[in-house]
Amino acid sequence: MVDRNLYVTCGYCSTGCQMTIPFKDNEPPKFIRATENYPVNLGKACAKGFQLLGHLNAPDRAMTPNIRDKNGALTSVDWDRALKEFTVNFKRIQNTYGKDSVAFISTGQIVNEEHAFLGALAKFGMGMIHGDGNTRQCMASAVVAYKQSFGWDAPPFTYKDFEESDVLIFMGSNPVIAHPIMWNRVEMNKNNPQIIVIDPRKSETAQKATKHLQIKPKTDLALLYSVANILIEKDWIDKDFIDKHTTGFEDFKKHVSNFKPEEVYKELCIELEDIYYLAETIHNGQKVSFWWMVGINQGIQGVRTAQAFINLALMTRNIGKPGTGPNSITGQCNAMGARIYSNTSSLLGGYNFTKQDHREKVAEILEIDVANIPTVSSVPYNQILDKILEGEIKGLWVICTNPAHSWINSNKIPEILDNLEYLVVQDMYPTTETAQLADLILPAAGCGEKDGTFVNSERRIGILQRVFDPPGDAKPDFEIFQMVAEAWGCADMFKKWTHPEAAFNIIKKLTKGLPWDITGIESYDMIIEQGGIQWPYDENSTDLPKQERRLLEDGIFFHPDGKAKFLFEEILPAPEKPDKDFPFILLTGRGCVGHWHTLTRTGKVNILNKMCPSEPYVEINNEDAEKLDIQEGQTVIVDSRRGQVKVKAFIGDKTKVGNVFIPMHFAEANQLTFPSFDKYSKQPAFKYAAVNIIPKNE
Ligand SMILES: Nc1nc2c(c(=O)[nH]1)N[C@H]1C(S)=C(S)[C@@H](COP(=O)(O)OP(=O)(O)OC[C@H]3O[C@@H](n4cnc5c(=O)[nH]c(N)nc54)[C@H](O)[C@@H]3O)O[C@H]1N2
Ligand SMILES: Nc1nc2c(c(=O)[nH]1)N[C@H]1C(S)=C(S)[C@@H](COP(=O)(O)OP(=O)(O)OC[C@H]3O[C@@H](n4cnc5c(=O)[nH]c(N)nc54)[C@H](O)[C@@H]3O)O[C@H]1N2
Ligand code: SF4
Ligand SMILES: [Mo]
Repeated sequence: MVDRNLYVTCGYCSTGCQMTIPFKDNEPPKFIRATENYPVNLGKACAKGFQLLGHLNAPDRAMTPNIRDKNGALTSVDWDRALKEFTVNFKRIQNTYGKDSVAFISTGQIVNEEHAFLGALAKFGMGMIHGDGNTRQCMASAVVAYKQSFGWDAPPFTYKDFEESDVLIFMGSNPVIAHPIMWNRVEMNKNNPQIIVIDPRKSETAQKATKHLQIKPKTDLALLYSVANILIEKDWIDKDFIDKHTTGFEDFKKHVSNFKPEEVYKELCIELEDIYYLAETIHNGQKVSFWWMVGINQGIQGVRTAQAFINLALMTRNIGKPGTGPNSITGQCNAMGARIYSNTSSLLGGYNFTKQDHREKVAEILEIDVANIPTVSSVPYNQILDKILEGEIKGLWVICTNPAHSWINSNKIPEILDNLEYLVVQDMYPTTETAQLADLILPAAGCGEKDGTFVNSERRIGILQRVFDPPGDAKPDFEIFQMVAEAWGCADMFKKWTHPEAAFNIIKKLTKGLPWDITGIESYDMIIEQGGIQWPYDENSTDLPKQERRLLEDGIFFHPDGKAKFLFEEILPAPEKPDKDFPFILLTGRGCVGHWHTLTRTGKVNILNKMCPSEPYVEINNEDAEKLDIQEGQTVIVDSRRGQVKVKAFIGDKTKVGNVFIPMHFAEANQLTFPSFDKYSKQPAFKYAAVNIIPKNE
């Protein structure tokens, strides 16, 4: 007999599957299940979900704080000492160089309550100005695209849309690997849908598509503009909707008239008919949904490419109805929560640092002095690193991310971080590439060892309950922030933040009256009972929340005029083109269901490791391999202007001739990536660099 169940929303991808952990006689659970009636995963999970707790007792868990001595060795210390080191060093830096000389870099993988606590503590309590997160690497282009087009960062869909469409278009998205349980919903679609995948690689998702458009990398914009041109010329657009609900269409029409399919297709390296096929399929579809992911977000024109997708949905009125939408899938388990609560670019809750009335509102809800709220927003991640190089930022607090592996052109990271006077890393493991560079390591609890909430890709707030106590002296980030506040001398500001649910009840008030209002959520219990709750759900709602809800059903957008904008621009050349020395285009991304990011967690779970290649590899096309006389499994050197790496060759037809792919799970990928960024979102363009392949004779 099970005495009680605990529920944990999966701490890996943004699908947000819920796992049930049954307890009997208070014995630790022997297995965990995917929650049967949870509307996200309907009793299913991928391998990572079933192994959610598998890495918690890995031998290299950080069990105590650690400080680095002058010789570079780590010494285990107690929390009192660690907190003293933390405050003495950061305060000294702030007193010497100014408050904004200490910054933080956070994540999309801690709970909302921790996001809000960290952001409020760092900026309102400790006086920092600059703080950003790894979500810059992941979601920033989608956020900016929605904000500019709709007036609010509002992914409109619900997972039911995967089942209801009759045409699904995936662009730069590989859900078979990256969001397996979302893909499961596609497989549940009973409409025999057309599934079109736009991807330069024959990805696992492309292999399952009804049509794969294997375009040249970063030619999406030209493809989408020429499709828009066809739709307009053939009058396959909804003029009534365009007139009533959008602005900028006439200019857009003029712009795309320059993208003649007959001229564009050669540049894309697909057939002319393929462009017409895409336009016709959109036209013939009754419910067309447009899904995009980091294959788009991570480009120098990520924002405009996302908007080109949004424009297609707008002009054909595939929006606000079941099975439709321009839908940005998110990445990490709580990237969506970070968008509301991280207090980085926008002020806590989604406000604007530069507006007095916004600052007053936040101050009132948090019961703090408005003078504590900075009047400017942070510079983005890349500029935080620039400021470290330039000597303006001297102290950095890194929470739940591993930039020494994951940041673009990572060979530079040790040099950059070396410029700091003090680096604190708060992680579950002292062994990460970034923790190895830290002066102080704070031992954090992980998913399964803490309480709180995440927001998944379809805007659903899901619950995390504490199944185990963290090992040794490790603490949930929430408790670490409480201790830091105490040590810093600003605990008064957070006296009502006694535990995560108390914090939730405070921070939900920040959303009142905004498009993501969640003031109707009464308690954690309500979230559990309702199977998670999608935003918005405000306090005036009289009914219980429906399990599947979408936005924009009334066609009213969030700009003051209620209309969506058509946004577009000229296509920019790639900042680093392949040439005779570096003739290949390097793509990077997810390689395997069982691998998560920098492998600090999944890399410690045997069963997940067994599912995936254990050594770094590069995918090379058969023809290229033949030309270079490279055999399967042979070690090759991948060379770039940033550095070179040795990896194994995986030969096949997944990449096109002239393209190669290295999964980002291996640190080698970012030792080659070219540091360039989207102009608007400052998201790194991880998916385009020029490299050479040199066979190595052993
Ligand atoms: N197993 C696993 N799942 C994960 C993660 C993980 O590490 N492991 N990470 C999570 C996170 S944080 C994220 S952000 C998501 C990412 O999820 P996805 O975006 O689906 O994953 P990626 O493999 O990075 O990129 C998707 C595809 O973009 C393609 N691509 C590259 N360049 C271009 C281009 O110019 N145009 C087009 N159209 N496509 C291009 C790549 O070939 C790749 O197949 O996955 C989440 N899920
Ligand atoms: N070349 C290339 N690079 C990429 C990408 C790409 O496609 N190509 N994708 C980018 C994207 S989309 C992303 S999201 C990033 C991801 O990059 P990172 O954020 O650097 O990757 P993770 O391995 O998830 O790092 C999370 C860290 O937090 C720790 N951790 C886990 N749970 C907790 C917790 O609850 N509390 C604390 N304090 N620590 C915890 C883990 O041990 C780990 O060290 O990589 C980016 N880098
Ligand atoms: S699909 Fe994502 S959320 Fe679901 S179990 Fe797998 S990793 Fe976890
Ligand atoms: Mo991501």
